[in-house]
Amino acid sequence: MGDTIAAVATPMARGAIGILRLSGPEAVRAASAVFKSVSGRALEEYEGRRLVYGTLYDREGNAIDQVLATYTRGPGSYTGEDTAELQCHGSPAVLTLGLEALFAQGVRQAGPGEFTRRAFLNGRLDLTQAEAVADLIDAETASAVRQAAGQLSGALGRRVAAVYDALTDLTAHFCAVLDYPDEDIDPFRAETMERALSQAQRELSALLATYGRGRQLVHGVPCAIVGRPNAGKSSLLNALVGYDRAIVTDIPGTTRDTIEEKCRLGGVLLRLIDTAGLRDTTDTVEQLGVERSRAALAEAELALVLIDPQGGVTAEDLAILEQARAAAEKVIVVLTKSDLDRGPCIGLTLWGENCPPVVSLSAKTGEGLEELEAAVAALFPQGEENWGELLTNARQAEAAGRALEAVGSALSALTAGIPADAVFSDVEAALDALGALTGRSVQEDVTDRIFSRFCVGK
Ligand SMILES: Nc1nc2c(ncn2[C@@H]2O[C@H](COP(=O)(O)OP(=O)(O)OP(=O)(O)O)[C@@H](O)[C@H]2O)c(=O)[nH]1
Ligand SMILES: [Mg+2]
Repeated sequence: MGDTIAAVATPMARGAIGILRLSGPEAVRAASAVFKSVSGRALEEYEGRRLVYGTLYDREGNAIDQVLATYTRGPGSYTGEDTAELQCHGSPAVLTLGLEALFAQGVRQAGPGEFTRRAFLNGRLDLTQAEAVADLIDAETASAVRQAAGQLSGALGRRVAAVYDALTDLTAHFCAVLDYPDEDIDPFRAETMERALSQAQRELSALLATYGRGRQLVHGVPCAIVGRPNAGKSSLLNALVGYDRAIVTDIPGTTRDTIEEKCRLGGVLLRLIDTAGLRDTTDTVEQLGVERSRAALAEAELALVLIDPQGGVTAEDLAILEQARAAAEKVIVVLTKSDLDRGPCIGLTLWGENCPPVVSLSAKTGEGLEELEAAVAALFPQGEENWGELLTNARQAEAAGRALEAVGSALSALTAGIPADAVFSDVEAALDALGALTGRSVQEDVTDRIFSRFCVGK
């Protein structure tokens, strides 16, 4: 840190507005050097946080745009340092020339996520909030936006901090009793410790239990489309994503490799995985495809089991349905090609009340797609969530899991009558894990990994 960075903060494409962003000790001076306000006063002479209208110059001093400039002094800025912004017209050429003019002022190009990284290092955001910035930018559904916005406001950090603070209090009390035996401090009791640890254990278990839902919100529900060859799987994928993503032919065994595409259905973000039709085959390539279909099914949370009921539901269809129910948490049976004449779906009646939801649709005409949407929405109810308090990525879940484990071993050590100072090494491990979650005690390589996910300019 210490030097001044600049980047184009908006997409490098034609648009109404394009923003050049700076942060660091020289940010205001460098921005002032490439900009002249209409009144002729330098940007620095204006009050901070004001928008000043004027002209932007390239490194040779040619006027290249009419822009709005503003600056904010640290530590009350996004990064905690002095920052400045030049709001130009959204022309990649203007932005490039403007950036070069800034470089000529001794400012350097920012790396991916470097602004937010500085915000984190300067204590303006904790690590969960920094992650929420990236999640918010990547959000693909209204729920994902709400979750990321809640996390950005610090909801997850506060939930973790409550446990962290309780464990810190416990440690502080223990150390005080130990270090100042002559002072009038409440004696340290094993019951107090047990109560505090049990409470922490309950809270951490509840937190860890949010991971499944949080992951779904942010990354989407893995949803395998399975069925016999020619059932209409690829046609359904294409109908759901809205374009001809997968090859469709009337030759059974068309799809060989799995094809993954995201789509929003019933308010749920699905990671659709079109698969090779499931059948016994001697074709080596198709066999490999079928293996991949089974692997996709094993990882799926939702399976759409497609059955083409023309000529009746077969034993193979029912066998696939069985496999899907064994592998995936949730299943929807989709009877395809409803635009064609077809007989009654006799086989399915065998399932009786045990049968998963059944939807009939045509990928060709689009008839019945709303029914599928409703079935998905019913399986993933969008209840009231504690937006922002859910664990959404593996890093957070790993840290919470480590904290829970350490609290668990502290508790069992306590019950086994092991001396309190030994119990506290477990409490320390729990504090360390919680610190890693919010970034209080995080290692540099972990931070590097987190911020490398960001775009330049953020
Ligand atoms: N009439 C009609 N035909 C359909 C419909 N959906 C699929 N088909 C036809 O059924 C055939 C197979 O469709 P695909 O989508 O390739 O089936 P698949 O399940 O992906 O087949 P494999 O990849 O071979 O396993 C094609 O000829 C499609 O045009 C539908 O809703 N109505
Ligand atoms: Mg296919």
